[in-house]
Amino acid sequence: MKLYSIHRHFPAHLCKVYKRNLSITVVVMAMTYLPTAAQYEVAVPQNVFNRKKTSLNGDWNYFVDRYEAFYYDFVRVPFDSSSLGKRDFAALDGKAKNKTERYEYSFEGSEKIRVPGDWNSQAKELLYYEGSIWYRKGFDLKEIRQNQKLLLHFGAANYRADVYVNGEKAGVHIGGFTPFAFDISTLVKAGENSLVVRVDNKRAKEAVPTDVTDWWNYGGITRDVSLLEFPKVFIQDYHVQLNPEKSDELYGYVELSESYSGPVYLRSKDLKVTITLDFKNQKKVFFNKKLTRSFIRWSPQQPKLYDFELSVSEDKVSDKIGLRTITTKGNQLLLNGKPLFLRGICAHEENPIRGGRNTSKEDALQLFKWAKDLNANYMRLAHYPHNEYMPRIADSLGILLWEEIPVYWTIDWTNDATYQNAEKQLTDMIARDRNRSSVIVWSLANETPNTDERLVFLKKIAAKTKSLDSTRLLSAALFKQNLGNSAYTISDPFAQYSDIVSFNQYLGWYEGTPDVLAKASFSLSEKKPVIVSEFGAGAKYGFRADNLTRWSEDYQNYLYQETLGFLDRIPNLVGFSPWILADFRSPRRQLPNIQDGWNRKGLVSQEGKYKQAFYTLQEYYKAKKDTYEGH
Ligand code: GCB
Repeated sequence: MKLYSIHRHFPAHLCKVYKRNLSITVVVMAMTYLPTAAQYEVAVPQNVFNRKKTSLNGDWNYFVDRYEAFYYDFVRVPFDSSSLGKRDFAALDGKAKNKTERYEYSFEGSEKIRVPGDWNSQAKELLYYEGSIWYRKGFDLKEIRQNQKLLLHFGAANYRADVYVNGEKAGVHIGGFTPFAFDISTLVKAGENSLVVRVDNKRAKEAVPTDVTDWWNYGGITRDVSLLEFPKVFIQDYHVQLNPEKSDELYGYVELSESYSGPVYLRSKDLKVTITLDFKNQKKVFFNKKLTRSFIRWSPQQPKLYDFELSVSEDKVSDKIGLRTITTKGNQLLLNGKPLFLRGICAHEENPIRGGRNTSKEDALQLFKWAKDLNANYMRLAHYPHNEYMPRIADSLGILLWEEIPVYWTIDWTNDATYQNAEKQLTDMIARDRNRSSVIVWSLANETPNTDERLVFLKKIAAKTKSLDSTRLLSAALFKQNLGNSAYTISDPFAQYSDIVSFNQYLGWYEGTPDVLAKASFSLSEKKPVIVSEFGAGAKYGFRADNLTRWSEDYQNYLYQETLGFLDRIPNLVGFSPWILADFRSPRRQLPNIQDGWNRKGLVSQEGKYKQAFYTLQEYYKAKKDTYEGH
């Protein structure tokens, strides 16, 4: 009877269930509550980008769940963990059926929000909101065909998404920057269907990234949402690249959704190649094929993409893939066997002019336009996997990319769940972009402290990376060490495990003023190529003073001039990526009238204007371009 009395805290539709199952209720209140497993989550198929799909983008209903009252019950037990199961209020997407029924939420009549999009830039009161928001979208299905697989695909949602279809839990996804999918074939019906998603972007110490970062934690369904239909046997995954060891050989694999017997074709009319893979009750078959005709190798000067088509019984998918090798030899970085210099720039996935997460092709094109203007041939996509427009467009424009996972600063190194989370993000990033020729580096960490626990973590994730993709190079942005007398090196043991030794350095900004750079030198005992993955200084656009006045464009410009001199003296240097292309939002930056919540190290201002240092780097890169590529 005592328990019964607490039922008044539940909405009417749940009370009915509880009254009917009094004995069950007693058990529920006494047990330990474990989250229900994601039952419908499936591997994301390769190349969703080019698949026929129904977009669920657009305006979605939403409400803000500040107290998480629709996810947890009043004793903070998640509703979906109760053995009564799947009873998250909002997930039920219901409404009062008569005048006496009590509901304390409604999607009907609620505000609308754009998907894809972060919520912070869409409503004034959400600018710095971190917490839970419930989204709802209805979709119609004309018919449910037998043997047809219906997948619900999200490009990304930051940070945790709980997904419900017609009131049933499809699953949970953790990690803000990678795609995920659910097989919802058995959850849908002909006619109108309800899709409800709770997104929670609260930061946490054990999360990846952890709770301390230097960028704003945009929340929401930030990338495209779509429905995809597949036959029973379909092309789940494939890898088509040049063999780095035999550069006239195409190699990779094709993986199907299930075991199959029969032929699977990989054709490129363009390249005049047909590969027939004979599956014998197999899911995955590897191939290699020597290319006997001459072909154009993908490069920034000539970013040729070949058309490929893969087909199996009722399924086919096409892709555009560039053919190139990226290797190292001693101190050198080689693209198609030739020395390469990376004229780079770092970028966040953010549109400074709009002040929000990038969501579209136009947003991506904006970043590339600035990078191209800079005479760059390379971008470091910091500090998490960016949306898929980036590698797709980079492939066609001939921009090389460094991609990374948000293993940033401090991570809960000894927490196994944290490791698994990071490894999952890495696996999903590689799975999505494994056929993009623009991507040459997988980076595993940024400025992580040199401790034993961290080395264990990074070594493990490095081995995983190599096992997933041997056609690209591995790196991490490390710290430099001071040997005295302005001489620097890398003594981080992780350098041993990277193909390219990369480090961030802020001489002249966090360490002294730019005049310290004239005496600085760098050497590395290992025979490996070196990338300076960051350097920079903050400057408020339009603030002109002198070379030693902080926050002025002049200081930033002077720091660039002095740093370029220092970089020219690094023997193994194969490129660099200054921090950063454009100003970006960061709550760590609170200097009034200068920062106002923005990191001002951009070469492009919040308004999209070029600062003085932009022109300095542009000129430097022009000269490098002429040296390496000819006039
Ligand atoms: C760094 C970090 C980057 C910061 C930058 C800064 O080393 O990698 O995320 O934003 O410095 O501006 O301090």
